[in-house]
Amino acid sequence: MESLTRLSHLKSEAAYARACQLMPGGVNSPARAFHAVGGKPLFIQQAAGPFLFDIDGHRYLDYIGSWGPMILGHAHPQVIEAIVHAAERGTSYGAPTEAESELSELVIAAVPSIDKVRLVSSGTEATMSAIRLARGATGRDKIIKFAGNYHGHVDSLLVAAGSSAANLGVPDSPGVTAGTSRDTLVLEYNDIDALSEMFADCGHEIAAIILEPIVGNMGCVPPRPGFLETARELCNRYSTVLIFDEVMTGFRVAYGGAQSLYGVTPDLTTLGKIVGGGMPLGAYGGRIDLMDQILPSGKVFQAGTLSGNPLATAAGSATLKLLRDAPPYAQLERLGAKLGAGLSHAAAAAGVPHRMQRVGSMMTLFFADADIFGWREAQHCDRVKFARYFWGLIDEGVYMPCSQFEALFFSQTHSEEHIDHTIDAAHKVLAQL
Ligand code: KE4
Repeated sequence: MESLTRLSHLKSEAAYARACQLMPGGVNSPARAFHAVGGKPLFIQQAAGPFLFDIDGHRYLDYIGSWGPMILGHAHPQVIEAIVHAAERGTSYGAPTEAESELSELVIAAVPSIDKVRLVSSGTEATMSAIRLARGATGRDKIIKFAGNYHGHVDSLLVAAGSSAANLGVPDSPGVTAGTSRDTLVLEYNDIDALSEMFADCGHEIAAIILEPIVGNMGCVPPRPGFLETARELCNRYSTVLIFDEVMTGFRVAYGGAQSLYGVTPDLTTLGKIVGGGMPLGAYGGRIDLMDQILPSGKVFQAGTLSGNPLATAAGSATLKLLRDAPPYAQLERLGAKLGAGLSHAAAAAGVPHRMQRVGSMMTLFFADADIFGWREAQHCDRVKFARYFWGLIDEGVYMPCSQFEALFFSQTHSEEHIDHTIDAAHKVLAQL
């Protein structure tokens, strides 16, 4: 089998062999396993600013950013200092801290829909809890999600899921019972008519819609004009809870997330990734009348040993203060536009059918010959070409997301020169596809 890369990755290969004896697939999350691009995953030694360094001594410009959190760049000095300072006072108390209130105040001030918030330890916990709250508050069972949207590994949402579930052909995972998925209605993203028809059919049975307001988990797919507005209007009409899963878009596309960009306010919002500054932290929040139904103020159960952990809240608060006080979004938009245009031009120059879809510093080069509005189109992308593009860029010191069904992210530490290098590398690689 032809080698996928011309670089030597002997140490990573040895580390992978060892890891495969210890952990399923040698990884602790399938997105990292490289199954979508073939070959073996690269083991990372450290990261700094825009760079990843693997254990074979190779340096890469990082366009994964830990799948979104690292908008400030890796190892930001003020974030690291906040974590160290917190760790010196202990790592977990199992009792409330003012640090949780500080981060909660930052989140409530930033996100239009959030008047009260609960901190948890992952995006999955946030979406799982938001769904339970919506069902508890409405007394209804059915939920609507959209094909290609990924909301973490919640049983009821592992139906037609995106991200690594889509890659690994388990959009409906074994172990998710028919009883669990029976109440999950799956529609095509951006299909306004299908959404309206579903509500006309059973709107009064629907507890919640959960959606990615800008999809990252089938690649970057923005909402069509009217799609979010229609979801909002239908939820108003049928007293259904509208949940924006902003685990990826929160603090990424704007300080107030996608909801602040599009001017559509959900009833609940889920957060993760950036809100924890790269530490294990998620959050869900929204209308006070909903959030006060969460135990112990209400009856909907949710709990967590490490929820609001002192180190995670320190990293999250340091991150949000830096984003609030020196917003990088204009720079990210300028360099994002340059990168998106540059990658698209490189594909066109090579005669490679493609679509570039982007919002700010999250984007995807789809190997497709039609616009991608939903999973209906995304599933037909040329994954073989994508894999060769991925490995070709690895050889050029550029580490893209290891899947066609992911968005790339870059940070405020990526410079004009870094973007230029990436575009030049893409020209070279795409010309050889
Ligand atoms: P976590 O449980 O992985 O923190 O969050 C789940 C989640 C929820 N909602 C959205 C919109 C998400 O994108 C995610 C997680 N994203 C994936 C990458 N697309 C995480 C990478 C991984 O699974 O390793």
